[in-house]
Amino acid sequence: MIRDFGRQAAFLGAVCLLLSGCSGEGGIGQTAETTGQGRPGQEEQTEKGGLIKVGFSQLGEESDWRIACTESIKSALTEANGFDLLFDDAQQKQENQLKAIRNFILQDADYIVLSPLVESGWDSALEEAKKAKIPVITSDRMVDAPKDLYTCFVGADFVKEGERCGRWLEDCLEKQGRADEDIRIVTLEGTVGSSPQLGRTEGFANIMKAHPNWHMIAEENGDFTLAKGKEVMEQYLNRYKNIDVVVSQNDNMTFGAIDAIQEAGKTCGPDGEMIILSFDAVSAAFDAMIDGDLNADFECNPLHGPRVSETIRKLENGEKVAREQYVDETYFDTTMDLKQIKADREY
Ligand code: GYE
Repeated sequence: MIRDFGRQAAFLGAVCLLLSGCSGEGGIGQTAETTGQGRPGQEEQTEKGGLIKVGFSQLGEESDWRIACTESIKSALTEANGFDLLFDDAQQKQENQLKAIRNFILQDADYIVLSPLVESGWDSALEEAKKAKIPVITSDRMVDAPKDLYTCFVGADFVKEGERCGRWLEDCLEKQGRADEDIRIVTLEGTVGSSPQLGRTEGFANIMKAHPNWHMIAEENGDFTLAKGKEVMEQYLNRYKNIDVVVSQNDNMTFGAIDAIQEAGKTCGPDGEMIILSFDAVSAAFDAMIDGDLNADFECNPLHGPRVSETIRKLENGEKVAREQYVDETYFDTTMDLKQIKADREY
């Protein structure tokens, strides 16, 4: 129970504001529930006039998706909404994230929100947070750590995204009358060991199993950035004569790959030589589909701010939250009214 009425009232008001301003986009699929680790001193005044102090360790700013995600968290966890947000950008380095977690503990954060670069290597920092009785919410990507070291996960089901991509390709090849042809596929992988890289790879591989004529000829790391995506695609184009399909695990690598393909005098997209498939569905990817350079995009929703603040509200009230909260997602392709869909989207 919270005894600090002022703080609770301010927080509840803020959550009402948040909820009324929330479009309701992306329903959440839920799993088993947890009430977190609880935290002492909940009744004590925090330094900033009863605000809830949240340390958010963001992994970097490598992509349009990431920038939209940071913006969503920052605009949900504002002072007006009852939060004192400590923000740290780790610039793609796990060691910076580990330092940030320890700093949040030193600064007596009430909650830690972690968007982890990769899944492994978090146990000792999470144990320290547990000892300090600070609940940890992992957001966007997952950690591979014992369940008692974090409270819950809020993010996407990356295996489903990968399967959705594989099924789309099945359907496309069927429609093109190429279902039985040998199909040569290259993948531009995201940061190796990160949840979206692992999940999207696994999901696509699940669909590939049913197609012995699909051949994965290369899977290399483009680190989710435009520059690396372009570099890896250039190497693929030099190395392989015939590429039928490019699976690019995020939009920014896709933009780099499209540049590389066009600079090599080749074409991609629905009327091009190569089918190109992407993940995220950020605004600029709609332009690439509208321009005819990209075949389809498998959505990943970055607007975690309202979901994270709602989760904290529930934990503050001692309510149960689902251990794993997955956002509903879809896909887009060039058969759709993309201009209209893009106009209605927030990122
Ligand atoms: O797909 C990519 C970003 O973790 C889901 O990270 C996120 C991924 C997203 O850099 O664009």
